Order: sequence, then structure tokens, then C-alpha cells
Amino acid sequence: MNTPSPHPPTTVRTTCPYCGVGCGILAAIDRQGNATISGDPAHPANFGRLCSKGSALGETLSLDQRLLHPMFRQADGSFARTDWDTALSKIANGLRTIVDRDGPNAIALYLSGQLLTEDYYVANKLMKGFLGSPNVDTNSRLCMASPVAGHRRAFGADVVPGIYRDLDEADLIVLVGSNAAWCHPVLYQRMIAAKNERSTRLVVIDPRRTATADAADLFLPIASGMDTALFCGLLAYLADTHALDDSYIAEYTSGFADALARARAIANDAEAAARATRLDPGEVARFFELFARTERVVTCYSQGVNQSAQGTDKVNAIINTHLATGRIGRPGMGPFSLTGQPNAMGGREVGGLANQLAAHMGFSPGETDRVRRFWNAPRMATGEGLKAVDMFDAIERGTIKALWVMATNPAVSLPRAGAVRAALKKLELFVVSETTLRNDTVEAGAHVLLPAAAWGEKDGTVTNSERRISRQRAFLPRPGEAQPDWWIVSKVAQRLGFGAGFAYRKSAEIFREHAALSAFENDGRRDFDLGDLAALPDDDYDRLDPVMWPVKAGAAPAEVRFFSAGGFFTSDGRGRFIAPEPPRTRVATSDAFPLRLNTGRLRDQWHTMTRSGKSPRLGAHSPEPMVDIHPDDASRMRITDGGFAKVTTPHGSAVLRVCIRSGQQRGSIFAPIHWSQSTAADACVGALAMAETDPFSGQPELKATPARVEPVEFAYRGFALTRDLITLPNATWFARVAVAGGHGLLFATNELPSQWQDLAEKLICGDAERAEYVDLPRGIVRIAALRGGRIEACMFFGPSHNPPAWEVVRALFNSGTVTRRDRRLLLSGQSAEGIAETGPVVCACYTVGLEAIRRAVAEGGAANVADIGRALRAGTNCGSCIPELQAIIERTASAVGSGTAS
Ligand SMILES: Nc1nc2c(c(=O)[nH]1)N[C@H]1C(S)=C(S)[C@@H](COP(=O)(O)OP(=O)(O)OC[C@H]3O[C@@H](n4cnc5c(=O)[nH]c(N)nc54)[C@H](O)[C@@H]3O)O[C@H]1N2
Ligand SMILES: Nc1nc2c(c(=O)[nH]1)N[C@H]1C(S)=C(S)[C@@H](COP(=O)(O)OP(=O)(O)OC[C@H]3O[C@@H](n4cnc5c(=O)[nH]c(N)nc54)[C@H](O)[C@@H]3O)O[C@H]1N2
Ligand code: SF4
Ligand SMILES: [Mo]
Repeated sequence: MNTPSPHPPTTVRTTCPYCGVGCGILAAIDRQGNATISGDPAHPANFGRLCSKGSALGETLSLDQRLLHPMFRQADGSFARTDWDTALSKIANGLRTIVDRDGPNAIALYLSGQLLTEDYYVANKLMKGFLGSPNVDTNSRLCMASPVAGHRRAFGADVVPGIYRDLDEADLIVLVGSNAAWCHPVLYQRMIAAKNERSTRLVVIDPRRTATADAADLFLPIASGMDTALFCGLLAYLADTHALDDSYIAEYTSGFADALARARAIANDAEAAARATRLDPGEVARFFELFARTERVVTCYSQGVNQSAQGTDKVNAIINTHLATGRIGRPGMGPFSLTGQPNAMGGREVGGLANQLAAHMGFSPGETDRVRRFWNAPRMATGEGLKAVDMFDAIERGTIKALWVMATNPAVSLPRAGAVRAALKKLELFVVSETTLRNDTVEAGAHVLLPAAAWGEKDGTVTNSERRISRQRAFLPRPGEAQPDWWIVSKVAQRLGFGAGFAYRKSAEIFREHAALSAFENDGRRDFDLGDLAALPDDDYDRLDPVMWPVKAGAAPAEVRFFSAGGFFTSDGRGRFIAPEPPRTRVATSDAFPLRLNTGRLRDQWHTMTRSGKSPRLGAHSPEPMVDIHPDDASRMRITDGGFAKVTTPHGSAVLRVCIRSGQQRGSIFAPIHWSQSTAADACVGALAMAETDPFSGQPELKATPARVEPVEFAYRGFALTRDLITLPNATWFARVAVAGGHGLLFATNELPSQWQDLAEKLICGDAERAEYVDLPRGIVRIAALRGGRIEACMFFGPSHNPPAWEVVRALFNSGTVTRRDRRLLLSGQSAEGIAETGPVVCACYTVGLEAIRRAVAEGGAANVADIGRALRAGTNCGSCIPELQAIIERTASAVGSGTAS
């Protein structure tokens, strides 16, 4: 529980802490201090809509598992509480000692696109200006580095030319390597609304058929990594069909002839593009024609483009087609990089990447000197630092000796995560600023833990995909001794003797300094300019409405698009066509690793689950780590749907539940990134990924690691529901999942039923009243511990071919006192009256299950998504489940039609 607020009920305007759409949120606080979350109708990113993750934010605010005090690791490996003063001094002394002995390059910061701009600014300033180390990098390296590099090559600056309104005004939206239906749901629904209103065409380019592809007019299941060939073919086609904007090319750009020649060498026409991408030639031709004849086209791209060993070339191949048609910076047109994290853009603005300085400046002598003068910096870093993958290699080699990690979980999310985990053990000083008490990075040997204020408790700004800066505002008291990240960094800086540069008392002061730096000696030469906000009074900062940059001094706020009439930030002011390298596979498959492992996201989890994993509503959609595999590959490898498989790559292995899907390509498997050692037995997908990086951006290829799959048999499966976390024996496969009222564990094992009976008694029963149904010959163990007539804990266990279902038990677990009859039903494993079987959750917003939806179609006459919405409310809030609803309607209706409905 949060501390009761002494204040009367209030509503606070803030911004969602998850994805880069940057939705506005209203947090309504009641007298007890509980928050109710809803979408902010006035916010221009979402106009009141929220997706399943945003809507469930209220379920993530509990202090369960929160880090509340500074802690030290003791000799025995456990953590002990300490006070702020001791912790800060230890860090300052440690950094000072290492810098004095080994030089500034022996220390590093690893930051995150989930920090606020103010946190990020201060961390970057301390390292690059005062400690003299350029080794500041961020998880944005794994996320947005290729668009940054692509933008800088083409535009001379890291600027996204368009705005969200372009999606309303486009006639064609191309989604490349983006599962927006799940990863940018509110923006995707905006695209679908435009599609319904003005018949916008939607083309989706992705090796696997995703929920995003369900609404597409054209879905192109491209061969992994071949996007450059497709867009080169498109450029050649545009040239051959006189679809170029010759005057735009001549007046505003350079390098077209070379880029076209290279494009032709890679794919001279639709036929060649189809061969390279292994797409149907007719469909490629359809895409090219559609693109050529549609003036208003927006090409959105995300990790299928960015997370590639040739990600920067992919970005530029896309941008080339927009420059060549002059379709950039005008309503309804342009290349559009969808950012992942809530403040991926803000991090780029303050120079969170090792190859940038601050305020979109680089490390040229002039820029370094300008920033030095502005900061009055005693020790400027003078060149680029190590990018994430190289940074952790340097830790492995022992050349980086101190690391401070803030708001990211690299022991899970970096490629070769197993090696990263081992490398972290070598650090002389390893500091982690966190909100959570335990995650894999903390467990990898952190020496000092610093409790950071979490979303809802901290104040500052974030920038979304369309360059819009919004305020995150505190609406909860800070628990324990938690402090904002900027405060923590400033205090360390003060202890290092840099008091004058870090005397910040509030985030508004930092924001003003950041805005002033962006305008310092700018004169319109740099894209990033917040000059008008440089003297923003505290009150106005507190009230700041979402504002899109640039906001130059004296200029009225406006929604600015870039480059419709040139004005690039290159030395000659021209946009640059880039001739990309031919696409090629970096690491070949082999007999030992014949498949390719593609990795990415699920609809209802966020990254390593430290926050979304707390929500029962979100946990219900995909409770277990799994791997998607094509039916042909599965049958060849004797792998069955719903069974288990071991996925092995040269870097590690994981055991995952199997989902056989015809939307997978043959030879390609897909696994979600969310589980870690903290949440599952053996399912950290980051440990499987290879670490080949793009030569320009340093972004690692996370979508194509050679892999093999083999079946794994477990004779028994089961689940446990407990009020407190419990730990299962080592050999058990498990996944943790939040359930209402406690913790869920799904498990699989080869241990015998009798052993489970003993274990259940030991783990959950104690002195509680016990209800049990045990049939050892049939492999069934069902045990519940009751206290005061309420289920305290339970463990169900059964043979894999007939595992216990947990929907009903879960409902009873959360239902208070259970009657005698409920108990009987509980143990019989059947449904209890009043708790209809709803099946696995499809709509997370209103917790509507598969069975309920099937019944509405088969028996209730629901014929479409709107009918389902009226009957069950499913799909009427965020809309992320609409593709699934559609599929269920089709399947159920055809089963009913053919008389096979159950
Ligand atoms: N639910 C949810 N939403 C999120 C997040 C989350 O954790 N959960 N995280 C946020 C963050 S930080 C990010 S970066 C974004 C990511 O958002 P997305 O990029 O949309 O998500 P991913 O699932 O990583 O990958 C997108 C798609 O790229 C495809 N792909 C793989 N290889 C290729 C290829 O060679 N070519 C093409 N064209 N496609 C390919 C994959 O099959 C996948 O469907 O999501 C944000 N939103
Ligand atoms: N194989 C593979 N790997 C990937 C990807 C992929 O697609 N495939 N995607 C990559 C991408 S795009 C991304 S963005 C990364 C994401 O990967 P990570 O950044 O490692 O994942 P998160 O779980 O978001 O980690 C954020 C951490 O910050 C903590 N935290 C939350 N709020 C605060 C705060 O205010 N202050 C502080 N100090 N801490 C806080 C959380 O508890 C959590 O532990 O993963 C990358 N790794
Ligand atoms: S789309 Fe969902 S996760 Fe992204 S900002 Fe909006 S509510 Fe948050
Ligand atoms: Mo990301």
C-alpha cells in the first residue's frame, strides 16, 4: 500500500511510462492515496485512449518488491541497508580512485530511454564534462541507434521529419519491421481509424504474420534482413516509372546518382527485389505500384529495421525513397521512426549515446568547446566513447572497472546476456540505480543499490516519437528513501567536488539549463532548439502543456515538419542520398544451428517485466515464455503444440513452451524477450542473441541468431497460487505470473507425484487447514491450504496430457471465503457455480476470456467485433485485442458452420 495521501482527492496530468507513443494520462488520487488511471482526452498523442499496458498502470504501483533504501552487498553476497550519505560517498570515492589510477576511460555509465530528460542530462553532464569519460551509453543503443545514425547521414541531424497527424492524413502507410498493433497500440489504432475514414492503405513488411498484419491490405513476409533489397528495388522502380520528384532531388539533395546506381546493383526491378526478399513477385509489384502512385505515404519502421547488423543502411534505403519522391515533411508524407521507450528521444536530445555530446551536438572540436564553455566544464571528454556492446566487452576484458547502471536491466536485455552477466562480476565498482529490489542485473553482483523514485513519484519531461515533450508529474509520495535519479547523480557530483555545476534543487532548473544549451550559439544551425523554454518559470514548467520541438526563442508553439523545402542540417544544407551496402547475412546458419531466432515483444508485457509483471490483468494474456515455430519445422523436429522445446544458439539455451504458427516462416522461430532468471527457470532470450553490430550505429542484430530446437518432455505440469513468493526445486521448469491476490507459478517437471505431494505440504501447508485430492496412480495432486475459510495457497499437479486448469482455482483464490461446495468443486477441478469458465484472457482491459468470446459467437449470435464489444465490452477500450477477436470470430463461425463447434 502507498502511504495515505494527506491531500484531498486530486487529478494529476502525466505521461505513460511505457512506449514512445507518449500517451497522456490522468491519475486520479482518492483520499486513501490510491490512483485510478485513465487516458487524457486533451493529450495530442492519444486523445484519451490508452492501450492495455497503460490502462493497467494502477496495478503496478504497489510497493511489493520495491527497493526502498540504499543497500550494500556484504561479503556473504546478501544486501544490507545503509544510509544515503554512506552510499553516495562510497560511489564518489570509488569513481575518484579509479579515475585517478586508471584514467577516465575506466569508468562507464549505462543509462536508459526510460529515464526522464532531466535525469539523463545530469548523468551525461557529470561523465562527459566533469569526470572526462565519454563512456556513457544507453539501452537506446539496442533500440534507436540505427535511426539516429541514418538520420544523421541523410539529414545531418537526428531529426524525425514528420508528426503523428501525418498518419491521419496519409493515403498509404507502410509498416516495416514494426508490430505496432502490440508495440505502439494507440498509434496503430489511429492508423486503423484513418483507414476506416479515408481508406488509407496499409502495407506490412515483416518475416512473420503478426497481429499488425491482420488489418493490412498487403502483407509482405520478407526474408529476414532483406529490407534494403526491397527498398533498393523500389528506388529503381520509381526511377523507371518516372515517379521521381526531379526538382526536389536537384534543388535540395545530393548523391542521388550514386544511390540509384547502387540500388540498381542490388535490385534493378520488382523481379530482382522479389528474388532477394523471397517474396511473391506479383505482390512486390503491387507494393511498388501502390507506393509510386500514392503521393501521401508514410513509412513507419521499428526494430525489424533497427535491430539489424545493417540497420543503418535499412534506414537510409527507406529514407532514399522518400527523398527521391520529395515526400517528406509535407502533410501525410515521410519516413517515420517509431521510438520504443517513453524517452528514447529525450535521451538522444541530451546526448545519452556515447557518440553524441549533448543537445544533438557531436564531438567535433568546435562543438566540444561550445559545450565545455556552456557547462564551465573542467574535464571534457574529447572523443566518442564505447557503445553498449563494446562497453560490456571492455568490462569483460577488465579495461572498464566501474559501471553505474540506471533504469535498465542489461543482464537480461543485452545480447549474449550470459556473458554479460559473467563480465559484470569482474567490476571493481558496480552501482545500480533501481526501483526494484531484485532483478537479474542486481543479482549479477551489484555492489551498491540506489533506490530510485518510480513513475508516479518523479517529476520531469519525456519526448515522444513525434518530438513532443510532455511532463511526467508526481502523484504519489516517494516511498522509503527513494530519490529521483537526477538527485542521486547530483549528490555524487557534489561529493566529487563539482558542487557548482550540480547545485540543482528541482527538475525545472535542469530543464531550463538543458533548453538553454540547445539554444546556445545555435542561430538556426542545429535542429534541436528549445530556446523559448530556456527561462520557463517553475510554475509554467509545472503547468507545461505537451509541446513539440523546435520551440525557438520568441517563436509561437507550432507543429513543425522538416525538409519539405530542403533546410537540411548537413554542411551544404542538402539532404543526402546514401548508397547502402548489399544486404547479406552476417552469421550463416549451419547444420548445428539450422534455424534463425527472431526476438521481440508480446502485447501485454513490458521488457523484463519488473513493472508490467506486477499486473494480474496483463499476466493473463501470455503467462508463459514461448517459442513460435512453423508447423513443418515442428513436425520435422517432433515438436508438438503446447509442449516444450529447448532453443539453443552458440551463446546459450532456453526451454520454452511451443506455439505452432503458420504465420512463422519455415526456418525461422520467434521468442519474446520478457522473461529472465528472476521470472522463469530457463527462459532468458537475451542470453541466446548474438552480438554482431551495425558498423555505423553499433546497434546489435537481435532478430536473426542461428539456432536449433529440440523437444523437451515433461511428464507432469501444474501450478501454484500463493500469497508470498515461493521457490521451487532446481530441476523444475517454471514461469512466474502475477495473479489477483498473490503470485502464480506455472511449472512442469519429471519428478514423481509423491514427491510433489511432499513438496506441496512442505511449501504451502504449514499449520494451515488442508483440503486435498490426491490420486497418485493417475498422477494427480491437488492441495489447498486454507486459513479462516480463505485459500491461503494451493498447488495443483497432473499429467502433461491432462494438466490442471487454473482459471477457476484462480478465481476462488481471489474470492475471499470459500464455501464447502466451492471446496469440493475446487478439488474436483471443475468450474464452480457463478464463476463461469472464461478461458485464457484475450481482452486485457476488461478481462474477457476466449471461452466467453466463443460463446458470444456460437450461441450469442455475435457476428463481428462491434457485436462482441456490445455484448462483452471486449475490444472497446484500447483495441489491441481486435485482431485476435477477429480471428476468434472467424474460427468459431467456421466451426459452427461445419458443425464442429464444441
Ligand atoms: N507490448 C509492448 N510494447 C512495447 C514494448 C514492450 O516491451 N512491450 N517495448 C517498446 C520498445 S522499447 C520498443 S523498441 C518497441 C519495439 O516495437 P517493434 O519494433 O514493433 O517490436 P519487435 O517485436 O521488437 O519487432 C518488430 C517486428 O520486427 C520483425 N522483424 C524481424 N526481423 C525483421 C526483418 O529483417 N525485416 C523486417 N521488416 N521485420 C523484421 C519481427 O518479426 C517483429 O514482428 O516496442 C515498444 N512497445
Ligand atoms: N533479444 C532481444 N534483446 C533486446 C530487444 C529485442 O528485441 N530482442 N530489444 C532491446 C530494446 S529495443 C530495449 S529498449 C531493451 C529494453 O531492456 P531493458 O532496458 O533492460 O528493460 P527494462 O525491463 O525496461 O529495464 C528497465 C529497468 O529500470 C527499472 N526502472 C524503472 N523505472 C525506473 C526509474 O525511474 N529509475 C531507475 N533508476 N530505474 C527504473 C526497472 O525496474 C527495470 O529493471 O531491450 C533490448 N534487448
Ligand atoms: S500506446 Fe500504450 S504503452 Fe504506449 S504510451 Fe500509450 S498507453 Fe502507454
Ligand atoms: Mo526499445
